[in-house]
Amino acid sequence: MITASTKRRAQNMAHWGAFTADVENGRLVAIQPLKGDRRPSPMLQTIPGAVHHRCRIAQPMVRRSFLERRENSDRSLRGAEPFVAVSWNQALDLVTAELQRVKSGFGNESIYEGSGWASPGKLHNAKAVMSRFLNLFGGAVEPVTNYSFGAASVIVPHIVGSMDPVLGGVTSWPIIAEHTQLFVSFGGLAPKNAQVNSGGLSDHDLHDSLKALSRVNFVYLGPSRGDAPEGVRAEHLMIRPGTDTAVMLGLAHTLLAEGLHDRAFLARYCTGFERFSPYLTGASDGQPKDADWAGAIAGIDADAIRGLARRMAKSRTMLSASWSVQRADHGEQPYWMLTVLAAMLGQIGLPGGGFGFGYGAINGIGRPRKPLAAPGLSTGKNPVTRTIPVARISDALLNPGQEFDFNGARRAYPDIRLMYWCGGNAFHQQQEINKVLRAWTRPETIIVHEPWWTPTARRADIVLPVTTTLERNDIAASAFDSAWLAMHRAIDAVGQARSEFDIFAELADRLGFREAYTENRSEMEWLRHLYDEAIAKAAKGGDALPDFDTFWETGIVELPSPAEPQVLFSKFRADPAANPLKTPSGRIEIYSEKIAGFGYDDCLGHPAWFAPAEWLGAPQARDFPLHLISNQPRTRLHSQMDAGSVSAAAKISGREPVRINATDAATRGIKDGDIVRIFNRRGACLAGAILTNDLAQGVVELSTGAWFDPEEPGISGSLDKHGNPNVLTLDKGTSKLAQCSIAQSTLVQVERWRGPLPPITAYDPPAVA
Ligand SMILES: Nc1nc2c(c(=O)[nH]1)N[C@H]1C(S)=C(S)[C@@H](COP(=O)(O)OP(=O)(O)OC[C@H]3O[C@@H](n4cnc5c(=O)[nH]c(N)nc54)[C@H](O)[C@@H]3O)O[C@H]1N2
Ligand SMILES: Nc1nc2c(c(=O)[nH]1)N[C@H]1C(S)=C(S)[C@@H](COP(=O)(O)OP(=O)(O)OC[C@H]3O[C@@H](n4cnc5c(=O)[nH]c(N)nc54)[C@H](O)[C@@H]3O)O[C@H]1N2
Ligand SMILES: [Mo]
Repeated sequence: MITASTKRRAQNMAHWGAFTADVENGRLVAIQPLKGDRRPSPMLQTIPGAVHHRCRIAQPMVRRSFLERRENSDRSLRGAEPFVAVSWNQALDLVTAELQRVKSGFGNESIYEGSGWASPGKLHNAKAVMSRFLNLFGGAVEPVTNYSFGAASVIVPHIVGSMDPVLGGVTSWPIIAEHTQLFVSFGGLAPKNAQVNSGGLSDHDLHDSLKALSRVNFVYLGPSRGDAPEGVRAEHLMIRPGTDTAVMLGLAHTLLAEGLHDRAFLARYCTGFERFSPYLTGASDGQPKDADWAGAIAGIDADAIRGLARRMAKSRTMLSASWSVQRADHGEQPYWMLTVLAAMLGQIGLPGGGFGFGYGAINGIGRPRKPLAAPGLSTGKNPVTRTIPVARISDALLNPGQEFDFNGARRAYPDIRLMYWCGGNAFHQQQEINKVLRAWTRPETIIVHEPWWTPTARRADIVLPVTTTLERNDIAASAFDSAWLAMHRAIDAVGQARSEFDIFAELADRLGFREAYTENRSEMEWLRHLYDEAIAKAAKGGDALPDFDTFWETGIVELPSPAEPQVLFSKFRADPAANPLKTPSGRIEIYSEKIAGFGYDDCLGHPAWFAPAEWLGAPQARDFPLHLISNQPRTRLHSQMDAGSVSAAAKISGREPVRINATDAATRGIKDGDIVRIFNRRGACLAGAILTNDLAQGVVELSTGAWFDPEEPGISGSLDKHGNPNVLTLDKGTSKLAQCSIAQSTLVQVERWRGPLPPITAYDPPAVA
């Protein structure tokens, strides 16, 4: 117990920054950003209200008819019937019984583990702890790829042999500041996104890194001026969403037609340009992919494309694309084509030239760093080898046994009977929520660990309340930060919440493997152990870090910086024979025999333009003429702490704001601050209109994360009162290759809402019988 009635201060970490919390009488009263953080995120201030919010889950809960009838319960009542409060013992006995029933009846392949971003901390890492437990239990079906850069995670290794251009290995900011003349960015470096790092951060330094680029000319291509980085000179080419690949082809065509491409680079470092160029020129299909063709698709002037191509060839040019560009139908193609464009410019491996993905997606991309093994909980090995691509979850639940293609393999969906969710919000992350609702009726048992009554927790059978980071001790050690930080427990557990680690220890005890799971260590013993392991590894690499007691006392360990800032693929460029890429050819694969060999109609052996399932040039645009961008929110991390003050302050009459071009609004009679209904054939939601000229005409922007709040819970297709864009998005894979989310390929219509405003009920805890 932490003694109440005293004032104290404790350091802790959110994915959006480190802070100290002031505690009075057992409650958080104020938050201060960590000293030395150059641009703390305003989102920190949301934490006290959220931690003590009435939508915290007070104690273990079981859905009423599940308690009565278990696997024979009416599963369509999920989210629409009361819960029954139970003791921890009852709840844990029930979870144990369900795990054993499903395992003995159907095997571990019928258990699915769902997760998401959860919270920072290397011991209480929701996904790691769940996997450690389930792996000891015999394993479970794990999702592969991710929502963030899923298409990239499959295509990029095929074409350059690693994920270096996406994670870790990109050319760092000081190099760009010194050498780059022209920075061309598809999708921009939205400043709102730099508030966040996966795992947290001690210093928001991206802004300063960008300030140092005063000599660099930026060209932004995309639908929203707000994506251009703050404080840099940027020219804007407002292209239609989903048309990036066409524009890149148009640029490449100009380079080829005008002889501006680097033949020597293509011959020495690449394979297959001669198999791609007939597509580019139109020799293979009769359609030259020239600037006129590309400009017509993207809705911009062809001369702007030609002019940009010439400038790119004349300058030291860095090409980049945001992660959002690949979270779209055929999301593999823009990443492949950007790589080919950079290869044609011949600057890959030179300081300040070449390409990189995801600059600005989170704070730490492009920050010089020395790779150091961070403390981390070992999860062991999953005995179940069957996996599904994460964004195919609804398809898997709805069609057990059905075959699907994935990255050259033909697989079948597992028969999932029990879903275990720790640290993710399914009704946030997955597209087409009305389909998720149907899929959600399939498993016999759904268990969710959550601090809050999220839409996912409300739709579970067994809900176990977990602590927030403020209620436990941990170590923050993001791979993208310059320091490791102690996370000191600030307050006692709220209500009956327990840490995930303790919950699984109790379950392991009931299942007979407590010792294997806990290794007989307490929380503090684990932290010391994980830290000691990490500093032993660092010592082997010649880096001496302070001992655990010093770390825990001072709260921070600054990590060593790399000797030299990084240039992506510099070693490969210097000596391609000695440092080949890990591709079949050892070179950059402009044409991939391997991918061609898969025989897919939606991902060929070379990059190509495929019209997305939905975009402004699609036939559906006649009925649904607006392209919906559902980007990351400025006022929160995904759906986290949506009930908190910072997220709430941005809402309009309680609804999520939707930005709409002023001309599009005027033709619909929509004024600033009006409530609107956004709809298509898949669903509808309310949102509050903000008129702007910073968005391209024909584009609306509704950020993700408003808690799904249907008028009639339990009824698929019911109006979402709150503004969750995933009631509108389409659930389809990027292609047979990567099968990732295509959240950005969505068409909608918007109209003024004239009805009475239904109250927001998303944050009211569900009824308890
Ligand atoms: N339309 C559309 N959809 C998208 C996207 C998009 O651009 N457009 N983006 C996608 C992307 S890139 C991502 S990464 C996903 C994010 O999807 P998620 O990762 O599912 O989103 P979060 O809101 O971060 O969900 C994390 C949940 O974990 C809970 N939590 C926090 N700490 C703990 C803990 O210690 N234990 C447990 N058990 N729970 C905890 C939080 O309360 C929250 O409910 O969304 C995807 N969905
Ligand atoms: N504040 C905050 N920051 C975050 C997060 C958060 O939830 N909140 N989430 C984090 C996570 S998990 C991730 S994965 C990253 C995501 O990083 P991104 O995927 O890059 O972020 P988004 O905000 O989805 O998109 C960035 C911009 O891309 C533009 N865009 C959308 N579609 C297209 C297109 O077809 N072409 C072009 N050229 N541009 C397009 C949109 O205008 C959008 O504002 O952000 C991270 N940062
Ligand atoms: Mo993400």
